[in-house]
Amino acid sequence: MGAGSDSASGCQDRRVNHADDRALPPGQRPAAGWPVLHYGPVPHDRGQRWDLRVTGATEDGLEHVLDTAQFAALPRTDVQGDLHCVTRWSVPDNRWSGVAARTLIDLFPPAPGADYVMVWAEYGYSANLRLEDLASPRTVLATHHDGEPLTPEHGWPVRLVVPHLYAYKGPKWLRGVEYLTEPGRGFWEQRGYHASGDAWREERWSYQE
Ligand SMILES: Nc1nc2c(c(=O)[nH]1)N[C@H]1C(S)=C(S)[C@@H](COP(=O)(O)O)O[C@H]1N2
Ligand SMILES: [Mo]
Repeated sequence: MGAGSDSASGCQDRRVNHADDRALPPGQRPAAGWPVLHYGPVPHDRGQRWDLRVTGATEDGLEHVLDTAQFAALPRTDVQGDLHCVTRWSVPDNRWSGVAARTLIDLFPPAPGADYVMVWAEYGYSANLRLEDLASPRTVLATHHDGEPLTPEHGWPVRLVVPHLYAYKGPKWLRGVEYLTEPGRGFWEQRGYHASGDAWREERWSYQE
């Protein structure tokens, strides 16, 4: 080992830095292209009639609705993140553009003690999350992927992306965020998948909970 590698502390850093997503979580392999995977039909008829509801245990006790124009007026962000399907394929290195979930939480905060959420999509699809996962700085309500608007198949007009969790935690065709004081179980979580779904901890199945 030469002096060069001894001084290359940057390499050391890179190996433990999950944020750059060069490595995949355990048991994952890269997908060929970007698969389309979901339960049920693709909604094609939304567009201007789309809105986003913030319900449940809100701080002010009220339900809040953002229509398409109000959502489009929110500050935007870019997040680099992988998509990890629990069926073991991953799409590495995507640039998701949209609204930080944190922005929505700050706009319509939860009541004290509402530490859980259910996120809702078209046709009743849902996923349960811890508030801290929704509030993570890399969680984004994405409208664009690598600079292009999402296609209907991939979640247009808005999908949730939580890069450190398996993708079943990120509904395509997002319609609502419901604050909860007790943990719930969403669509796949009721069907044998893990309630937390951290891909780096390989939390795939409910029997691991
Ligand atoms: N509304 C909705 N969103 C969903 C799903 C679904 O069934 N319905 N499946 C999830 C799962 S399991 C995966 S792997 C990803 C796939 O996203 P993609 O089709 O853009 O690759 O969507 C997630 N979001
Ligand atoms: Mo998945």
